[in-house]
Amino acid sequence: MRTQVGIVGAGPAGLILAHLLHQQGIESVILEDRSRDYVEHRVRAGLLEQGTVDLLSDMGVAERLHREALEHRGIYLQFGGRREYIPAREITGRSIWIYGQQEIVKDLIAARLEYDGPLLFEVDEVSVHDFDSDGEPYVEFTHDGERRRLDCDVIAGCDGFHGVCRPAIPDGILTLHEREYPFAWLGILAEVAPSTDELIYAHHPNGFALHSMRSPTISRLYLQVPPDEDIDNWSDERIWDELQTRFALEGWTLEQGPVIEKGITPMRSFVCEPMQCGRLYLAGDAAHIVPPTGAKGLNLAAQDVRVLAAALVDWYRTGSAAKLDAYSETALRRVWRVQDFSNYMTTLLHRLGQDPFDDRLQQARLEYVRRSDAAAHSLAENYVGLADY
Ligand code: RFL
Ligand code: PHB
Repeated sequence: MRTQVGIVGAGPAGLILAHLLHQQGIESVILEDRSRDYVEHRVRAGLLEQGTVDLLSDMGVAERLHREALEHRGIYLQFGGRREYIPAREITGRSIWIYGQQEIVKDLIAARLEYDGPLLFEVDEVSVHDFDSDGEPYVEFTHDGERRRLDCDVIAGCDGFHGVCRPAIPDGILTLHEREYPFAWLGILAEVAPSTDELIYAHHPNGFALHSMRSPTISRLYLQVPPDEDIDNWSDERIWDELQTRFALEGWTLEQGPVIEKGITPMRSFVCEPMQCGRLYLAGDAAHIVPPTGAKGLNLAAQDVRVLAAALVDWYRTGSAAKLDAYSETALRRVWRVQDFSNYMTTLLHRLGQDPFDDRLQQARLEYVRRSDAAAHSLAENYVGLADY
């Protein structure tokens, strides 16, 4: 098999990239190691920046999104027994949108199949080869029990944090920056109407809690838990009790309902630099991870591939590799901005709990957001996503 761009991974990064390239007449093949059913039902992100919604709209894949997504115009921050509203839209002119990541994945897969774009699920033993600048890149994989080879001009590693592309880059080229946080998130989906119109980020002496949602009838809630926590220690009753404690506010009630999904997610920050090696380009979680407190991972993945697609189009059209060579530098500017914001939101809102000095600094930062328009503005513009960064 031969194509122009070999894409490893059919998450949001790989699927958006393939579609952007297709719109410019560039061919690609997507290789995904999971089944279609699995990737269409993997529960992950839920919050989209205006810029991500605009990108999906321009791509012509947002028809259902426009019908079903919930527009949010701000967020609540709760601490010290009070709930404050940050009116992000009023401050920045931009909204954020609730629409499940797996719904985007479904829409993109449907669009891909409609134009007969090659997309192979359940491929095994994927490996990437000969991607140094003067090499002839190819991907090897097993599909339907047969070993196969995909020759291409470039390879896009969109295979997530645990993928094979980043580890295939020879030693000595990448610098890896990593921070593990001393806590994790326990997340549930519950069959109950959200008890709030917009998201609540709560800081409580017991730890952080987040009330999000997926639809008018499905709530998504998270609790800060120890990093090595076992989900079996958390009965549904214990989860609801803890959520009730952390969100408690006079005159407000948290409605409970059946838990239909639950899991624990570690919290880390990670960046690999550069995000490219020869003709192999990394995008999305394959190149970086942010803790979910800023709701940025999927949005960042979309921005990476927007930059990468534009650079590839320029390369094919003009023969100039200038934008492609600058891909990593361009993408990393936003990546580090978002790393800083995600770290800020994480350390602002979680129970850090080791050092009383850190605790007092945290109180001072929370108080500053409450009292200063400039601090609230900064939080809001980062939260809705900086345009043209
Ligand atoms: P993905 O989604 O991990 O997709 C990678 C794909 O590659 C496949 N794959 C392989 N395919 C072929 N060969 C191999 N060897 C392969 N190895 C892996 C995988 O099966 C998969 O299909 O990465 P991508 O596309 O970069 O997208 C990134 C996002 O998924 C991620 O950043 C977000 O989910 C992060 N995130 C959030 N982001 C937001 O923007 N807003 C949010 O509200 C938000 N909330 C969240 C989140 C992530 C969470 N978890 C579970 C980590 C909330 C949570 C709890
Ligand atoms: C979600 O709805 O899953 C979600 C929302 C906001 C976040 C993280 C996750 O910061």
